[in-house]
Amino acid sequence: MIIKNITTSTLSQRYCEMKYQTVSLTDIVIPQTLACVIADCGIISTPAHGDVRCTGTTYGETCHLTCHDGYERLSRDNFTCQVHGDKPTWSGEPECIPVSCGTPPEFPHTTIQRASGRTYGNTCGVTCADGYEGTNHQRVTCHSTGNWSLQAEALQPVVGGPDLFCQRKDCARLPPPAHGSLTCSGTRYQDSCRLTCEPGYKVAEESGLLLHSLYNFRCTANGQWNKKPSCVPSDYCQLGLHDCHPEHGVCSLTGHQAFSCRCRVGTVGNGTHCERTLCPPFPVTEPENGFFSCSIPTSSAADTCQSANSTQPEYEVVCVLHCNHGYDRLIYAEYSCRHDGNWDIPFNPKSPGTTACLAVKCPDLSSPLHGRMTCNSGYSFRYPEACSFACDRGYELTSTSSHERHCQTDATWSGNNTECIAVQCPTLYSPAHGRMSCNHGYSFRYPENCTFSCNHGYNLYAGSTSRNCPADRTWSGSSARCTRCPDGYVYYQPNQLCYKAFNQRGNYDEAAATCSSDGGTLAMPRDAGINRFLINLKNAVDNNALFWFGMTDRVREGSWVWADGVPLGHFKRWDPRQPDDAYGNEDCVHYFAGNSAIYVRNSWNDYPCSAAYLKFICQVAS
Ligand SMILES: [Ca+2]
Ligand SMILES: [Ca+2]
Repeated sequence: MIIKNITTSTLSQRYCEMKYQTVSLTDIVIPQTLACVIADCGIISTPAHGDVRCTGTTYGETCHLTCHDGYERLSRDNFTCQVHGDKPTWSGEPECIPVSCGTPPEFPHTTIQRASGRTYGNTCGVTCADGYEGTNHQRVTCHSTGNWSLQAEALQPVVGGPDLFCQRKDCARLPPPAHGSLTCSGTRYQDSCRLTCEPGYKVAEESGLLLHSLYNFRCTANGQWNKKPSCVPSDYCQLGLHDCHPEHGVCSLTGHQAFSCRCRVGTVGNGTHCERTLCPPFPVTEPENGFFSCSIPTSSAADTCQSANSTQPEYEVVCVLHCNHGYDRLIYAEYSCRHDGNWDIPFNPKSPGTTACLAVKCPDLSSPLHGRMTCNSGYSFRYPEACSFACDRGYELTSTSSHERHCQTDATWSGNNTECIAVQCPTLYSPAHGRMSCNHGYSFRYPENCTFSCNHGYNLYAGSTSRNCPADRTWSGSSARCTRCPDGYVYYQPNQLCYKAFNQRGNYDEAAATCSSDGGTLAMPRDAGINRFLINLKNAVDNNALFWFGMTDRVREGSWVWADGVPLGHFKRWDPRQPDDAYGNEDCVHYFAGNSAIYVRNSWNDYPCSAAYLKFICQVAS
């Protein structure tokens, strides 16, 4: 304690200035004496969950309050030591209270179990609402920051927390019951299913009690389906759970799970056993090219009424007119055994002027080009007409053509199209050193004509220049050959021989030897044409010389023969005074020269064979 300004006067007035307080010095120093000392508020109270820091405890000193985590000051946080009257007091009392988290958050489908309070440290239990079940957190805690948290330790705001905190209970998927089908919106709480039963079945409870045919049931809050309906038979007729005659019996419902049987029209019996009403044997005779087929339309069994007595016709048997293969049905008619046991006969196929079955028509045929067609049924081309084919002279059927074709039951022709093709002669070829030209594309088919020619410098020797392929496939003419005369020889077309006038001299035998060495003989002018040709030939060589040619009468005087031994014929060109066999020594023949006044120019003369100054003419084959 600090004692200041102790004076008598002040003491007497028992008054102290502000910030001081009166104390009795008697108690301290001087008995019966008052003194003024500085005011002191004492130590300020420390609140729970808080700390106070002070500058001092006397007048004017201050204290500051700090609350712990999770707590906050109630009113103020600064306090001052002050004097009221002459009592020194703190300006307030420090106090810390827990922070408030406010209303706990709401989770979907949950129920909050209220805690003792909404302030720091309080917790709330969280349970799922009816029909829901939780999978995770079970409580929320008010955290020191003033927020509710799912976990006390981890500061995680709950706003936007896990959506599936609670989810709907699962009733599990139901297998569809027998004879029914389920349509479900889902398997969880509040989901529902609809059971639909097959025709003939109805929805029933497990006890068998019938429910509405379209029954809805649902997943309840306790996680169980409220019903488990099943499908039970209701229509014994529809389900076949009856003993009516399988074919002719008619089942009728008379109540739930009750039925009766009767026989349908056209049959007789008690419903469990029924038989068809019978008709007399089928009375209609079959038409030409046709027959009747009888059966019960709904039955797979069929029998033919061609032998109508074999089976007793009965109600519902229907006989239908059919035509044989190859015939078209022009009239359709059904003949049925009526339920009263009589036949229904709409039409008599045997009535006059009626054609029930008409032969099918094949496509029209015609004669092939260069050929003829002959048909055996008047060219109607209807089944079973047959047509045969032949080709004109010079033509033949191709290898794929048919000689004969039949109109078949399916209105098509047997065999193949008929074509005539010209006959073919053997193949011809161009001659060596020559050419061939044919006017029908070198097919060598009738009536092809081929012509032949030789290359330049070659002559056609033997053979034909033109050949025809006739209807009998044998070429006219003969093969052509192209040949060439030896050097110096000239070709003479009419007899196809080569001739040469030699500009050298020799007797007849020497001349003949020269010709022989060329492969020929002395020339033989057997006709006027050859004779004229040889005269021109020799005169071109030497117009003034005599030329031997091949003719003698050596063997018998006066009997002239050509060099090849053939006797002289009618053709001869002797000089008018020849032959004279002058001096009995003229057995060979030559041409006079081309210019003379004393003999006929270029005429023939007999002459001594030994004369060696004559020139000569040879001939060789080309
Ligand atoms: Ca003679
Ligand atoms: Ca003579």
